[in-house]
Amino acid sequence: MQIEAVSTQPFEGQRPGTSGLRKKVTVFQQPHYLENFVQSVFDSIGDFAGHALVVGGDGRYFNREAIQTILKMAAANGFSKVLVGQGGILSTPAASCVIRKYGAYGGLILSASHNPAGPDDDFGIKYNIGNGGPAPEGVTEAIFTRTQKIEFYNIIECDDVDVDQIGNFELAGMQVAVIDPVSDYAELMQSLFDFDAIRALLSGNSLSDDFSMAFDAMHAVTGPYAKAIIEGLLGAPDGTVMNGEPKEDFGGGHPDPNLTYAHELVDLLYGDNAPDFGAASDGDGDRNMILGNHFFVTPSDSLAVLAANATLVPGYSAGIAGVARSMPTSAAVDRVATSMGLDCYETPTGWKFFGNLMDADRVTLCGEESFGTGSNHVREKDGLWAVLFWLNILAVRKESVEAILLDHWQKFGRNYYSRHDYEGVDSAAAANVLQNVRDQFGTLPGTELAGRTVASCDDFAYTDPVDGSVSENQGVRILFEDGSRIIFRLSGTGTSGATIRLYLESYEADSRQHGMDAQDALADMIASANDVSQLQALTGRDKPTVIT
Ligand code: G16
Repeated sequence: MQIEAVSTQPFEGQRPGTSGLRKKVTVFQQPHYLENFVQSVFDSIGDFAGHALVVGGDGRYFNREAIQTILKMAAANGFSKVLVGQGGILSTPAASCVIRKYGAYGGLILSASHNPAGPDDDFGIKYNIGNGGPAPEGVTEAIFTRTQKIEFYNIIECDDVDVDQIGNFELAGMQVAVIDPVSDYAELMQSLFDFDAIRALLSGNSLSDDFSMAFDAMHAVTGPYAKAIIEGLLGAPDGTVMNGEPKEDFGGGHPDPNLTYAHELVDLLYGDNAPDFGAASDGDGDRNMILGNHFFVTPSDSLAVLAANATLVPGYSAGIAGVARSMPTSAAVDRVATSMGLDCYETPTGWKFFGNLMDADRVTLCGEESFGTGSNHVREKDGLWAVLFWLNILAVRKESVEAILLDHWQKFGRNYYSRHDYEGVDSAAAANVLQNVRDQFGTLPGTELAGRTVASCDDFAYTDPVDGSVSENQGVRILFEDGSRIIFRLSGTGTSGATIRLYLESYEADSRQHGMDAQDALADMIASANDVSQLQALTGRDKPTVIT
């Protein structure tokens, strides 16, 4: 088997976004496109000779082809070993777990997260560093720079490796270890949570005689993990995991665990005889949605509840070091941190910004409004982990999800919160919306909007307290004197046109006012956000695509 240096030319637009390079499958299928990006990664990450690489993905269309290409390129570029999930499968948090557990140099994760999959839909790839987390901006920018200059890539000419069979194989002097994608992750979960208590809850011996739950894997990667852990190790009845069979096109669905796309689960939890607890995860298993019986827990509130109840859970019983949230995430967790005397960090959107804080032991729990929650057990957000955390809290507190939230708001007040997404809008129009708000930075402070006084406006910038790196232009903010916020941001994960995200937050201390629907509670903020930005007029849209 010979190493071939294939000559190539740069492709435009290979800059990683919020979470790696995400494009249409047809873009990735162009000759040399994937190879250019992979070689640019290998050229940018330092000296990995003699080290191991972890490779796996969410099983979407093109996963298998990409895995074979990466194996052959890893061998040609001098990795001593690749650990690959059986069938090319590793959920994003499981990949992070495996990188850390086996001391790999890094990993390549193949996923476009919750974006639909199939020949005409999306694919993605990202590089994670040795701590198991997404590469920081310095590395992703170096990769992008390399993609603009690349002239050749290295690959071995050989037959495909059988990744369906667990075991060790050799590829041109490199070892390929095909591993069980679930077992390392399941072991880690058992080290964090009280499986006996959760088992008792799920068998109806704890919260009530007939406690029941439903988990929607949305035909994506979490299916095998949830079946092994929830139905296997925790003994929930067969069928608790819905849509547990992973499919290359996610069954034609959109595996984004929110009220719009996880409608099958939502209908169940809001129907007659609803289960006590419902949860869903996304394409690659890092997002989660938590529901109670006729009750939705916002991701921002979920993070706050986990932080406030962390010491009830074995893995966190000694206390947590601090918490972090992305800037657009509501400040609910800030209030918990203040009352517990913990540091609370506000980072830009993107899990990669939490890595340094966790490595420096400044934070234990982090979360984002985009249905992501996680801890320092890995360096990715983790959908199933969040579900197990909630189940552990329910098993200990023996209260319903709704009762836990009402009690939480009673103690800390309620941060009414919503995100309105305008998906697939014209890119120039989207840029105009944000610029329109920026142009008013000088005049808005001191004026009244939505019955509140504007305190300040800015483009959010972040200085990493650990390495001093600065990230600018991370969202346009209108901040009010009472703590309310209106934020505009462009998504960094879409693959066609632009997506404007409008985030709205308003704090209510009075528990008599905690029972409102969030859209009603935020109605005046929503109207003001549209007035100020002219969002709907400039984009030609009369309503958001998705409201969460
Ligand atoms: C990714 C990132 C998250 C981010 C989310 C939304 O999640 O890892 O940190 O919050 O995208 O980003 P944006 O608002 O730029 O679209 P995932 O689950 O898609 O990998």
